[in-house]
Amino acid sequence: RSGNGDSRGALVVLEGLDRCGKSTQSGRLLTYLKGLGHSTELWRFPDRTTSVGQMISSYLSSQSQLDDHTVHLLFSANRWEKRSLMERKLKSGTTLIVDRYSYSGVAFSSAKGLDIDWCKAPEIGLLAPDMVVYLNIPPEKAAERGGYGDERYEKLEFQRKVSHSYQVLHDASWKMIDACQPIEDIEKQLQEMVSDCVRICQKGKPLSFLWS
Ligand code: FDM
Ligand code: MG
Repeated sequence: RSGNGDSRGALVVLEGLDRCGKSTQSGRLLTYLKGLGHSTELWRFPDRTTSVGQMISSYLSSQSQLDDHTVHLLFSANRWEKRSLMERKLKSGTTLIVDRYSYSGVAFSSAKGLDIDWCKAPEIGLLAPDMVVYLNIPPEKAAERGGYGDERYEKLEFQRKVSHSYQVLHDASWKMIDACQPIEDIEKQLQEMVSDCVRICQKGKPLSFLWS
């Protein structure tokens, strides 16, 4: 069901606050799609394995300080450095589940007070997701979940601002899931949404570009 040249993979993005369950759900979704015989990979941004990703990682763990604009552009560069591989994978029939993408870039940086259009500009021309799923959780509920780690953005006050930014940023095409539901219920809803999306992409839906 993959790699046969004329059916492409789907680009599925999961977004949400820290501790909303994105990583758990993307892992389960990977298992599900692979089980159906679809060639599927799980990606995440930031991709901390590249040299740009290491700069981001050291910033997030407060081992380095960077100007807000600078780190915004590093997050964007981290997506650009994976863009051609992403396109190749999709065109060869592999579905990509992506844990955070350009929307995190804009939501987190604009939560710091950066202009939203300035934040969106460096993302222009990246591949547009075929589906964005937002795992919706009140910031207070997320903070209760086994607590945050000690990374730079994992503070209730800041997550409230990020939540507001996501509300400004999202559009009618986003699939919203109530992330306070039991894990298995979320998993089921996600499976249905993504199955439809994968089918439509297989049938030849063209790739598109941000911001569309
Ligand atoms: N983050 C993530 C950004 O600020 N901009 C971005 O472009 C991306 C992809 O980095 F707080 C933030 C979101 C989060 C932090 O992400 C690290 P993970 O998913 O917790 O590794
Ligand atoms: Mg985190």
